[in-house]
Amino acid sequence: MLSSASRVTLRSKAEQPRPRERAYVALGSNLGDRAAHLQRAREALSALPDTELLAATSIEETAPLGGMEQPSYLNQMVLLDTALEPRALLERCQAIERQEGRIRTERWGARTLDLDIVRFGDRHVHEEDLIIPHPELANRDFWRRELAELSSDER
Ligand code: A4P
Ligand code: MG
Repeated sequence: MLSSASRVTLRSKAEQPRPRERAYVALGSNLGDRAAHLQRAREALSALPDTELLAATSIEETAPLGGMEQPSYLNQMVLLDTALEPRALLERCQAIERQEGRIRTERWGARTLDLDIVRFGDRHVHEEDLIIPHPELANRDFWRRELAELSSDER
């Protein structure tokens, strides 16, 4: 009969839980009840499998970027502790956007909910439909403020 310690050693690599990583997800809304879209997004993100929502920044109202005439945004960022892979997190984020009634029309156009993965641990991803860190990070002051707010929370 195996002791419990040997049973642990015999577990195959595939069965071992994936280490968790810290993902920073930006929330943005400029259509409908913007605060309610953000609230439901936070709830849906914290209900993802193998994921915990560790912290959320305050909500900031920002002027629209991208040169299109559209309403102002509410923006916020959350810090997740997750065992999901970046692509799985992207798919989950897109499903949450759809739940909030997002219809994709033009790029950078108005939306009920936009979820962007800003950072994911120290990973660098360069695929056609997934770039991490998010390429707009250098151009968005509010994202940099939110990252600073979350990293001061982490201390
Ligand atoms: N994609 C690639 N990398 C990522 C990533 N790290 N996180 C792909 C999320 N998605 C990523 O996104 C287009 C494609 O980007 C997706 O299919 C995904 O595979 P989208 O959400 O369909 O379209 P989008 O949001 O119009 O384009 P994009 O490039 O994501 O724009 P942004 O950066 O989201 O900008 N002004 C203010 N004040 N506040 C805002 O939040 N947001 C935007 C949208 C414009 N102006 C804004 C704000
Ligand atoms: Mg987006």
